[in-house]
Amino acid sequence: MEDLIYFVNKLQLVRSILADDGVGSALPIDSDEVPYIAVVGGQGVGKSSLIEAIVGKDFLPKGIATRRPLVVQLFRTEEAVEYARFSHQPERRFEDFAEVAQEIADETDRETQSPFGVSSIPIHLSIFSPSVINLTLVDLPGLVTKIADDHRSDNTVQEIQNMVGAFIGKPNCIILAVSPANQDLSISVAVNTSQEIDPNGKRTFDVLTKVDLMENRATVVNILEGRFCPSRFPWVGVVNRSQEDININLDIIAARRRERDYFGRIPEYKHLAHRMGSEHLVRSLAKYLESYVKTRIGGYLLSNNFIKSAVTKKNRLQGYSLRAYGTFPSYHLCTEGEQNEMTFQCTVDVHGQKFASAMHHRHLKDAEEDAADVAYTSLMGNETMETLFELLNKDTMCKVTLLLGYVHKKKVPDPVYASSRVSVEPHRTFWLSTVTLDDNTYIGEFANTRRKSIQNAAFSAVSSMLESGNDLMIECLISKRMRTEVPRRKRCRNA
Ligand SMILES: Nc1nc2c(ncn2[C@@H]2O[C@H](COP(=O)(O)OP(=O)(O)O)[C@@H](O)[C@H]2O)c(=O)[nH]1
Ligand SMILES: [Mg+2]
Repeated sequence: MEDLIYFVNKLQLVRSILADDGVGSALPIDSDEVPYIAVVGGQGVGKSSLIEAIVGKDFLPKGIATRRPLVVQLFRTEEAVEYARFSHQPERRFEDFAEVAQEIADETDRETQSPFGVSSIPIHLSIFSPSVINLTLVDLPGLVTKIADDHRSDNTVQEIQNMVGAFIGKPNCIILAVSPANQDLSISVAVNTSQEIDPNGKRTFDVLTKVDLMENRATVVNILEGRFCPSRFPWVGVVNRSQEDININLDIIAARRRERDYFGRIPEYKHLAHRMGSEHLVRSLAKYLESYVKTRIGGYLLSNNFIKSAVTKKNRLQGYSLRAYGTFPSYHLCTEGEQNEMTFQCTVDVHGQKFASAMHHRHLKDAEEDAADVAYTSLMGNETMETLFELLNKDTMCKVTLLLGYVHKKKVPDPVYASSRVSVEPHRTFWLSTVTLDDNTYIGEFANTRRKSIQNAAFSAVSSMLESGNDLMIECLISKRMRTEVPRRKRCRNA
């Protein structure tokens, strides 16, 4: 039976994914709840290049094949200095990313002995930077279907297959299936393997690399529009750095810019440009991850009062910004006055839109909260999340009824509730309920009674839908406003 500690642990994991600072929070990859992203595809198709493009940093060894799994955990920090650490060398702090690349190459050799050998023992790398989003990515060796050269034995081929299967077989793995545009898609190992492992494509993102190398653009358009090989999430085409680009040290950020220009400039691809490129891929992944976390465990995060009070305006703005743009807001502080009289003002940049705090504050944190609030309110329009939640939180608002109204309007089956009693100490028990609807399960806050815990589960479902901008739910809630605002009983009958 699931107990309190279990949920708190889960909560911490979720928090470390969504946390703004993320410092020091480790995301164990073997936990079955925490999502991670792994690449699958043939050799030399551009998997490692794609990982670098997603991270937005140059840190992988160039010109050599990936021969050990590399687990990269990204931690967004507020420190200006970017650095990396390896779990096999915890005391060393790498600030030069060329040294990181060298260490990956050296550590690969240490374990594999021969220059062609592979090993399934992962290298664990953590990157701390203000310009990354909290994600875990796994770079894997390319799948070889037949012996590509004399140096690779049958054993090696099998070993790679097992290794890749172990990573992408887990239900919490988001598969990036990488196929190059300049090879026949029907024989793409990425497509074939991912379809075998995730037949409904529920957690597979198909990526087409090397679009720049394809002269036959009509074929590329066919693939990208899903006519050749339909997939659940739309195909994303990318243009990463070629060997020549690497030889001339083309900066990865410049490469991203060039990629954006490329899709916008080529007449055949123009109409698809808004959903092409590695930046778009990052946004889609962030969106997917957020909904994953919300539907599996996030309901609990949202409904827990203790945690809710800790959800600051900054967190709320961050959630919005990730959802809408896939980027984090960035804060800039200005100070005024002498040491004792110092006040702070803050501006926040949300995807290029700047918002300033309404006034000066004595404390840095207050200035940031103020700016986040200004930004959030103006981005959301009149009906803010705050006003919606205020309405939802009213005692007179029955969350169970609200949810029922929603499913009737949507014409989907009624929500299904399940409750269990959780013993925390010998004499303390709590009730915990879940509600399942529309294929999603939401977990409510713990409560003293079963009845209350069911309300909490419904609350969790509703709030999750509100946060994800579910228009129908917003409409259902607002339509209840009039009724809840009228007092139920006449209070002063004799007055
Ligand atoms: N022109 C071009 N070259 C690419 C692209 N993506 C990767 N490459 C090149 O293809 C080669 C293999 O890439 P790599 O990322 O190591 O492939 P991996 O073996 O799948 O990890 C490298 O020389 C890359 O520079 C792309 O989109 N366009
Ligand atoms: Mg590679």
